[in-house]
Amino acid sequence: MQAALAVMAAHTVLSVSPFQLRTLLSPSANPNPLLQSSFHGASFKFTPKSLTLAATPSKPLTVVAVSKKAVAVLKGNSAVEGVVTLTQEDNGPTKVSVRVTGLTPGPHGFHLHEYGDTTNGCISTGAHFNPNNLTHGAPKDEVRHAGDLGNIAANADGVAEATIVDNQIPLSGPNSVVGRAFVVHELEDDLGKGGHELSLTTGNAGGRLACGVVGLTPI
Ligand SMILES: [Cu+2]
Ligand SMILES: [Zn+2]
Repeated sequence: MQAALAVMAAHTVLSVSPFQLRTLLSPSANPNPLLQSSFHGASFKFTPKSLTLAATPSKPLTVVAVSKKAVAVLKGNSAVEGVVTLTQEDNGPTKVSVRVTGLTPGPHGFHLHEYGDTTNGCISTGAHFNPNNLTHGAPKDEVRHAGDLGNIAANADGVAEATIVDNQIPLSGPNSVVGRAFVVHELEDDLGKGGHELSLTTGNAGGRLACGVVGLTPI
């Protein structure tokens, strides 16, 4: 332990003179009097700050570009189904490509929900992914759930295709959406502005038509 502390201290106090450093390296434990400091009265206290600094890696940073890709296959209890692919370069925005079929024409709420649990169908995917504990909103709002991706619009054939670019649904890190689930809804998401009692939690987007868990795929 003493040796380990001495090494940490040596990393911490890079600007001290060798003379000071010998003081730091516990002269009482050094049998060679020539290497001992004459400042026997001097003491050095490890403050929490110095220990934090000591823990900082001294290796040079290696920067490697990382591409991540994931997919979710949406299914439910109806004819609605779809595929969502997600790609992210380094820590940039996530690009989401959506294709859903079997919808009624018009807008449908489209969100990332908290859990990748479909044991009870899409209901068990929980609420909108909301790591910052905010209220429901539009994708461009400051105040929104991270999972609020707005609406996707189906054409007359019931097909909705969209490309969404968003900064709040990364594929790694503490707010990673891998293992969570996309849900496409029965109704239009009012983006928090409908004045309904559910507007600020779900956008009053109605039932869950189909859902799928996000899983990593080969690049
Ligand atoms: Cu939803
Ligand atoms: Zn929401």
